[in-house]
Amino acid sequence: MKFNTKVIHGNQHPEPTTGSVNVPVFLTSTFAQKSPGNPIGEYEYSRAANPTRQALEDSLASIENGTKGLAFGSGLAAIDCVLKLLKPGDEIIAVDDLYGGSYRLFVRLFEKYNLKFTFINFDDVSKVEDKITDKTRLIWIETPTNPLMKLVDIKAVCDLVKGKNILVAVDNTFATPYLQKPLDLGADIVMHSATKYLGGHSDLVAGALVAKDEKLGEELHFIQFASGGILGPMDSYLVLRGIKTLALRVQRHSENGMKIAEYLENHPAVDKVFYPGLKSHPQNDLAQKQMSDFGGMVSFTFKSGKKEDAIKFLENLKVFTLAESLGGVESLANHPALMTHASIPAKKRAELGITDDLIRLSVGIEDAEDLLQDLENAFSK
Ligand code: P1T
Repeated sequence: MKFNTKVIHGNQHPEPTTGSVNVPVFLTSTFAQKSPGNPIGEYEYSRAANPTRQALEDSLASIENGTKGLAFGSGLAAIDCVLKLLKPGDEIIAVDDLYGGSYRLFVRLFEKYNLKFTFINFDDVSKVEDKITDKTRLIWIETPTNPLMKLVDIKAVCDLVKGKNILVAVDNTFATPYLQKPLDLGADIVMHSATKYLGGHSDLVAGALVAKDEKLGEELHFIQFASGGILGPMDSYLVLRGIKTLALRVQRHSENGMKIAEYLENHPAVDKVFYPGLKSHPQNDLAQKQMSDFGGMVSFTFKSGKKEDAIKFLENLKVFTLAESLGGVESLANHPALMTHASIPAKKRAELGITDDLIRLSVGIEDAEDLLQDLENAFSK
């Protein structure tokens, strides 16, 4: 199956007892048994597996070209599961520009358990090579990164660690499998905040993992089962429903994203625009190679460099909603330094370029003209 078919049919079957075309929402915690340890069907207890979550997990495996999908109560619960593959003393090399909550989970929780994180810019793979030690067990990639839209050459990183006992995990939240397929490029695990493009309607919080090989999939499933960070059946149904229109939505997000990036690049009040589809993006060549289009996330700064200008601009938007999160059908605007990335220390934010005049837009699927008009109004204010 090709991608547009997989989002609808990938690993999906009519429900066996009724023929229902859509998987029902199995609102049950437990399943009856004939005799102890001998359930009537294939399910026992919904933390281990639930048919609605199973249908979503099968879909996730299909769209990311993996063997096993797992659905969690949030994106961070999915990352938490990956980190529990490791043991004290193990080392992780992670991209330095990443979602503030991922950074907080790494530094404020898992460093306590003696995991060691090294954060670097992955613009050149030799920088990654320099940091690998005999204790390195995991490479954590986000591409494009949140919020500065830096790219990582997934294949080059995977080639670098081939044959070594090091896993490569890719947070594919911004790109989605419609634009980029990390497992095909050699990664071992794909992670999503399914809250975003997979769900697609800003009506739930969810996370996902997909493993390339079965053994790793089983290890992750054991951690999910033992730790319990699962997604409930209603939200599983909603993510599955969202995935059916993923291809259509991301196509429109990408069209609108490019129009808005080009508009911003030509606006006299704008300094830098961060969008991988622009020729001015320093990794535009890699974007062309690694992604099939460039998505709906666009960040920019002001020529004035003033925080007050960014705040005033955000307060004057009307079609874009000022809110955390991204990837829904509606356009959102965010001030990373004060909102999504406030958990990264100010000094580190400054070093990375997450300045106080940086704005991140999640461009939705509305009419581009209305979005452009909204931005123009806010600039003129
Ligand atoms: O919010 P949650 O579903 O737990 O996902 C965390 C997460 C992980 N990875 C990336 C790239 C993310 O963007 C997120 C969540 N991000 C936001 C809420 C945000 O506005 O950036």
